[in-house]
Amino acid sequence: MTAPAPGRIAQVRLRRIFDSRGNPTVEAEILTDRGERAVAGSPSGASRGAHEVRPFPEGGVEVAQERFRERLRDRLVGQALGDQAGFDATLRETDGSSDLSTLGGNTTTALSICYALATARAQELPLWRSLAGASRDPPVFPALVGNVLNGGVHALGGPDIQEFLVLAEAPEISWAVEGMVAVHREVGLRLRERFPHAALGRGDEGGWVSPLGNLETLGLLVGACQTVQDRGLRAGLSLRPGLDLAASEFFRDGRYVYREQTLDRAGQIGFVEGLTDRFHLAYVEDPLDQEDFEGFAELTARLGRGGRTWVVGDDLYTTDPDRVARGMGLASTNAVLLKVNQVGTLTETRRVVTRAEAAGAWTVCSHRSGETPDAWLAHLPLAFGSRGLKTGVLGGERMAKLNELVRLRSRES
Ligand code: 2PG
Ligand code: MG
Repeated sequence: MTAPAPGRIAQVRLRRIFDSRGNPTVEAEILTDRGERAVAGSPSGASRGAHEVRPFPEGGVEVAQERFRERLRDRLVGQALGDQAGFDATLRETDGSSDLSTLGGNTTTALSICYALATARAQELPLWRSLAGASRDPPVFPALVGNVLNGGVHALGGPDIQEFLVLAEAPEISWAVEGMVAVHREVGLRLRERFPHAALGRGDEGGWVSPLGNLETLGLLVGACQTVQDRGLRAGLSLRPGLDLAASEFFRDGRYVYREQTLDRAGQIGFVEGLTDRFHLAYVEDPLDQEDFEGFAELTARLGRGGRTWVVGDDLYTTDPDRVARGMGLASTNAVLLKVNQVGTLTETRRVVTRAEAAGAWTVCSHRSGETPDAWLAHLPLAFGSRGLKTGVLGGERMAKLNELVRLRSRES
């Protein structure tokens, strides 16, 4: 996976830190025998897919730390850098369970990324280039997927749909960031006009939260995207609306239960198709329940008709190579979301990329709703040739990734 690098692990630690929601998570630190230091934190999701690995063992972060000290640390000290697959296999073997419930997927994620960073440091390469080898040269920068309005489990009192997104594409990555920020601001202005006396808040990912229903919220987003697009801020900047429905979160007893309506499976497929046609949605994530591979395939076939709407599987796949293989076989989606801590290692994430690519599907690297200020996520789309990077628009922990991407772009030019 990575080219051999000089050096070995001299010390490795796992510390308890806090994510953007204030929940405890873990951060790994590796010191190499040549004195390089690498640090990586692991994020946490709130709307987790049923097939994700366990983020922490029973008992939480402190149990994860205890097990790391007792079972793993000594096996890692002395390991050579530059063998990501071997390192990740040690993590998996030591854990011994299929869902990483012994060490926790956040523990293995932090260690896997930290090891990749230590290798990159030793090679004097940026992380993405160390991971990609020569295969992704010159790097292609991703489209950005930013969260403008929050709902579902990421927002108190918001709509049922979890994320109202903007898909930003531009010849320069910083223009895409500007475009997303402009849409976020425009939505803020419209909300203030509409609710001049209400206290408006933001959700876990920095998007606005309002008391509006699902359709009104989508209408607001679509109007704001259009207004900002029409301003012609930058040549070649495209700002199009999208949704992450996270539909499993409101799927009860075989039905999709919204505030305004309850739909069966056929109703839900028709509803999402109708929204996509009416609002020209460019991006639709998790429109159906996480077990409905066939329903996804039906919707993908229908949305494939006019242009290519990105139909993205997140909870559907949970970055699991076997689930992705199944979805690719059925053409359930044309894009796959990648979250390293859903599966626990970079090596398995890469396996997902290979399967998606072989089927002609795009990949999108994604943040979690509970984030750390780490910037490593920005390197993954370049390493994996991903078509998209999904982060929030605002908030220091989101901007850290966007600014890192801007930094990488300026170094490449
Ligand atoms: C999602 C994510 C990130 P969470 O559903 O795509 O936006 O949410 O991290 O809570 O799973
Ligand atoms: Mg999602």
